[in-house]
Amino acid sequence: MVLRPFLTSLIFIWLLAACAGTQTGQVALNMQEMSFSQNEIQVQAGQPVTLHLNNKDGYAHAFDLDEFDIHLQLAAEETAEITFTPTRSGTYTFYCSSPGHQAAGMAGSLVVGP
Ligand SMILES: [Cu+2]
Repeated sequence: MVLRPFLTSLIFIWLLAACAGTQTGQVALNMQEMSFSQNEIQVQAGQPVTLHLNNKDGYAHAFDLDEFDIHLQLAAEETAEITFTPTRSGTYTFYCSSPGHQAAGMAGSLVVGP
């Protein structure tokens, strides 16, 4: 059968696409050397978002998103996960509330699309 490997790879590609579709709500955010690995995160209103935070520094950081009442403290080398559903579209600032960190550049925008 010549057709079989072809069909198998088609199914495989379809599965990959399906997985990629469900991953849109997953966001990885590293904290390293006074910055976040992404300065802009794009999500959709009404869809759950899971943030995977990873503090790669040897000192504490925080993740704060005031509009959604999210305030996480991460000790040195700590990871954290939080899931929330943004209900309103708009652009919101996330930042690190450790003293001086936001001023040093630890901030970014959460863009919630309609
Ligand atoms: Cu920080």
